[in-house]
Amino acid sequence: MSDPTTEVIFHAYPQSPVAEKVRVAFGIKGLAGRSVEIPRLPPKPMLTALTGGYRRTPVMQIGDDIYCDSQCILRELERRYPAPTLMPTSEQGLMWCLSRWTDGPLFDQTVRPVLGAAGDSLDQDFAADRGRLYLGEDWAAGLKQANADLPHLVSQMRAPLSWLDAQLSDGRAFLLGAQPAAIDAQFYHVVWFLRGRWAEGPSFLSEFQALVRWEDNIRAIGHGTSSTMDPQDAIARAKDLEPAAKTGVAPHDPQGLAVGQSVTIRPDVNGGEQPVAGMLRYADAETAVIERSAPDVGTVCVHFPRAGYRIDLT
Ligand SMILES: N[C@@H](CCC(=O)N[C@@H](CS)C(=O)NCC(=O)O)C(=O)O
Repeated sequence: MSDPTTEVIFHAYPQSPVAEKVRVAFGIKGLAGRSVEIPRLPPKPMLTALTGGYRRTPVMQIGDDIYCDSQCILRELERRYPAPTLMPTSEQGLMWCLSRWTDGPLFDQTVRPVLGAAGDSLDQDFAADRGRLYLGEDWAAGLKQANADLPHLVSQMRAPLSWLDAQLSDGRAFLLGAQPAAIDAQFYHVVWFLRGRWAEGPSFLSEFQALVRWEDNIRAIGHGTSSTMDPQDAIARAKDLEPAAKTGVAPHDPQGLAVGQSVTIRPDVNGGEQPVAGMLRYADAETAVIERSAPDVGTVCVHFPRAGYRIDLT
């Protein structure tokens, strides 16, 4: 029987590319955990009961601590399960910097043509939700423009994929060599999305033979093992346990944050998302943790990355 204070619970849905990134990381680490399937579209009451309003996918729960965003999730997995490592070379700092590009601009410039190419065939509720999240208030015009501008948008993805293909062309199994790394998962989620969700994806990707071989190598890593869990059980687990998050603010905080302040945290993009409100429990250069209480979950700690998120005092 696993320990409820340390068992990894993954809240996601199968079609999510960002969840696929984390599933590959579970595979690299050979993790066994639990999975809660969440809805693809809001409302997601069982998820937001835990996160305090954060609605994106995926979210990881360990006991009474909730980790939002794949950046935060990968960092916590590496901390708790250092071997096999997600950072097999000495370039950890550069890899984190590069991941801000794979997860930000590269992901955005992939979503745009995939949504644009699907055009009117997209389910209307899905188009409205993802359009607003990724393309801003005027998302309908953005979708039309992406459709009209498809060849240009595809050319913008082709260049980075050709660089990856060249990197892999010496026969190495993974981007940094023989061992898979976080950066493989971070690039792979974009390629996985292109291949699976864009009708032209497989023929577009067939230009890159070394990349296609790399995709096979990543697939062979698998996703670790997981057994399903009911969302109610995940909530009950949070309610039964105490958070493990540290308390404190690291020196030199540019916002002068202090433990106990009332704050909100939200992704620092125009996605129309609900901020998460609570009391600041921990902050350093990489991470911020909010403590919040609600009758259904008791007191929980919600962890966010600092990079890409905005903290406001309330
Ligand atoms: N920066 C976030 C991005 C997460 C993200 O945008 N995920 C997509 C799914 S792949 C999403 O949340 N879509 C809307 C939803 O699932 O409700 C991360 O790395 O976790």
